[in-house]
Amino acid sequence: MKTLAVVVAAGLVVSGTAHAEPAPVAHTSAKFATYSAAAGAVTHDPAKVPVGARITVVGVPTISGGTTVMLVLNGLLPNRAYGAHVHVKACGANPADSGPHFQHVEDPVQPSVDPAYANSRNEIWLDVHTDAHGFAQSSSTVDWQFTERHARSVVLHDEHTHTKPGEAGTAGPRLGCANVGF
Ligand SMILES: [Cu+2]
Repeated sequence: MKTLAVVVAAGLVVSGTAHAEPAPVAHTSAKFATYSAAAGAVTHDPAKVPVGARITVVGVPTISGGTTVMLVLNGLLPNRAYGAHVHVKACGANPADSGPHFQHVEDPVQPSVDPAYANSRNEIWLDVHTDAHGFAQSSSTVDWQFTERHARSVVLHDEHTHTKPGEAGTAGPRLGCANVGF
């Protein structure tokens, strides 16, 4: 957790230099559990996202009008790739309940698999690769902020995110979901 503290501190320094100091847009830390209405984070596949694994997400506005989101994961499978994105809706019992990826500029065609919209500048992608201890972290900075529309979750997927036309933004089955209020 030492690394997270440094990353969070760096984010707060950035936001703290603004004239009107904005609050962090998001901060969630939860352990994955089987679905319940009260669960902060839900595993849809306990063999790949074990019950008790921890997810921490911090989102901060940047002084230049962007947003930085940081993801830290503990207790996942070792040496494994996971896709991860910010999704529109809250977690539910059904993996599809978290809805599509949040897009700053919404693709008029849904589901969105067009790289012009489904990309890491218009969406928040947080793909990770765990270390030998099942720890991973990532971060993403985009040049926009959450204003009228908001996002409600971070979803872990079975694969790293694809980028080719027709499959852009897809990353295999949804393995887990954490409720994060952006
Ligand atoms: Cu996703």
